[in-house]
Amino acid sequence: MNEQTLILIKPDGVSRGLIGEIISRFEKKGFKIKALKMIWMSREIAEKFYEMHKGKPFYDSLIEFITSKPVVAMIIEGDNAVSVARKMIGPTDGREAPPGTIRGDYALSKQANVVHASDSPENAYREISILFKQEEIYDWS
Ligand code: FUP
Repeated sequence: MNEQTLILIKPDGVSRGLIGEIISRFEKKGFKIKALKMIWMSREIAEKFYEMHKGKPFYDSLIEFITSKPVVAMIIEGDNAVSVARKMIGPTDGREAPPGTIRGDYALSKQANVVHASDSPENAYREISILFKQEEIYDWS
C-alpha cells in the first residue's frame, strides 16, 4: 500500500555530516521525497512531537537532545513506507542495531541514534502535521 512516513535526521546525524548519506539510502531504496527541510525544533514543537514519551525517565534528556541543534525533516512516500523505513533504521539502541541498518552502521548510543522514522501510519500523519504545512509537500503526480 502506498504510504507516507516522516523521517528525521537527528542533531547527531546532522552535525556528523550524515545528511547526504541518510537521504541517499531512502532515495536509492525507491522512495519519493515529498518534502525536505532543516529546522531547529522549539521546545514546544519537540514536546508535541514526543508527547507519548512524557513522564518516562529519558523524556527530559530526549527533549534537550532533539532541541540542541538543527534536525533535517523529510516526508518520504512509497510502498509500505512506514514498516520499510523502520526496518531500514533498525532498533532504537545503535549498539544493538544490526549492521546494514542506519542505526547499526552509524550509532553507538540509544539516545544519539542518528535518525527517527514514524512507527505507525497514524503517527506518521500526526508527526507530518506537526512539522509540515500542506504547501511544503510536493505532489509528484
Ligand atoms: P524509536 O521508535 O526506535 O525511535 O524509539 P522510541 O520511540 O522508543 O524512543 C524515541 C527516542 O527516545 C529514541 F529514538 C531515543 C530515545 N530513547 C532514549 O533515549 N532512551 C530510551 O530508553 C528509549 C528511547
